[in-house]
Amino acid sequence: MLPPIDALLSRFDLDSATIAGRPRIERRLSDLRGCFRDAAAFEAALAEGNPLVYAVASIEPGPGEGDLHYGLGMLMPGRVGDEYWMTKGHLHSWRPAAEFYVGLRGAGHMLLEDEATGDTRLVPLEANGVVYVPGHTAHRTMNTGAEPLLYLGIYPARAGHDYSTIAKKNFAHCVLARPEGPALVARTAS
Ligand code: PAN
Ligand code: ZN
Repeated sequence: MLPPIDALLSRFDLDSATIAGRPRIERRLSDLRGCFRDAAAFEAALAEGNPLVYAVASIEPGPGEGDLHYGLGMLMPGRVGDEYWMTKGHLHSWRPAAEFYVGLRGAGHMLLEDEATGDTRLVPLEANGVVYVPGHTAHRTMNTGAEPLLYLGIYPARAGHDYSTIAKKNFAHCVLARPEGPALVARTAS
């Protein structure tokens, strides 16, 4: 039997990044301690206030083995030192889980890092583009534009979020705002 239509259809408000009647988590600057390479710039920014950096409204239709979940993300533009505002980033707890990121509005980039090899890619995330995040890949999103970045992340219901691995060792690369655009730089070299 199929669920009622309300459970099959969701409608977004892209200006507020909300989905009517659905939970939304918010991450503020203070939630991102340890993510940026310039700790002094981070603490100085936080002393000025604790702005909303990103929000995610999620839809979790079911826990079944074949189910899919998705989240509508809104990442605001901003900088800490010469780094763009970013998400915490994570691996999926169930490592084989891949994910699609569908760009809806604004301009961003995704930092992808293979857990086993450290192989790294910087991939644009923008309207009319879809980024494929393979399994076993740490992923973080940065707003590299001047407007809010809106996107959808679609992933297996059983993916789960492992934040602790990134919290312990961070990504091996940073993405720096350079006059010519976002630049990928080894964290040790920066
Ligand atoms: C996304 C992310 C979202 C926020 O829905 O959860 O972009 O990033 P963090 O989870 O790293 O804070 C996703 O990748 N889900 O699996
Ligand atoms: Zn994910």
